[in-house]
Amino acid sequence: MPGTVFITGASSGFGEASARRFATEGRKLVLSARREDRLQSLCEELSADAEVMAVSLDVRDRQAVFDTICGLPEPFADIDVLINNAGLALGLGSADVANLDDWEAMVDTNIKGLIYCTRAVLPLMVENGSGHVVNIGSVAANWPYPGGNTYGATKAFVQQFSRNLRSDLSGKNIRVTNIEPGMSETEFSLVRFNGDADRAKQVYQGTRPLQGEDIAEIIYWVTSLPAHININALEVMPVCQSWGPLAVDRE
Ligand code: NDP
Ligand code: 8X3
Repeated sequence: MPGTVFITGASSGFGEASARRFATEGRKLVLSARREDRLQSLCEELSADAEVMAVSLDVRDRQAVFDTICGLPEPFADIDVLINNAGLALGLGSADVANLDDWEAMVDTNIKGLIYCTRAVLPLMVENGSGHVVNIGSVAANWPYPGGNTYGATKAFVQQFSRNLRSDLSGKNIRVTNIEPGMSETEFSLVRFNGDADRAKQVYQGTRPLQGEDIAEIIYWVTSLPAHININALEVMPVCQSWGPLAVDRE
């Protein structure tokens, strides 16, 4: 009987879509995020197909992460898939004018939140002799772009942390995957542009971006492969996205 799938950032975007995808497989789910109202309604909807529980959790709160993960009630305590998805980009300003509070929020969420959740879950997985940590990185870890500064760097952390986890967990039968999506239509841009819906919409205008469901399908796929297969990293873009030339500043 497979254990629980614990999803951070399940109140929208990739996390919400992943909750739906795993629910169709009848997997036990713990859905976490800060917006409890959204989690509750998702929970009610999915409970027809799966055992689901919602927990209000800010991954930046180290103590709350440990209290939540280590204090899950019996039917949900046995986490075998952790989807470290909670994250955000704030702003697109150049490094010389960017808001330091935004930078700290990205570091606290995308880096510290992710390592707290991982550290809280790993002892259980090691004890069980199985488990899968799926981290949500980004193409921004691999390809610099103007205004990507701290956001891209947090995702570069996720990339190397994922590889280092593979090293540390060698021989322990625990899988680690870093999924690196490109442009995807979620609430990501709304958050990045501080609730400016018009600006967020422009990001996707005239394109065919990835959708939450696309990434959820990939997350489900990596976790459902035969147990001896580990997808280390998977970078995925919509067809409409690729690379531009290197910038040259001319006089
Ligand atoms: P959304 O904004 O739709 O979802 C982000 C989720 O993260 C929300 O559920 C939000 O929930 C949660 N979250 C944010 N901060 C915290 C926090 N402090 N504690 C707990 N949960 C938090 O965006 P996406 O679905 O696109 O983003 C999911 C992940 O994918 C992020 O890590 C993002 O960096 C990454 N990504 C996104 C891409 C894109 O183009 N969309 C591309 C590549 C990577 P709540 O606000 O309720 O807490
Ligand atoms: C989100 C993708 O290109 O906006 O991680 O940074 S991008």
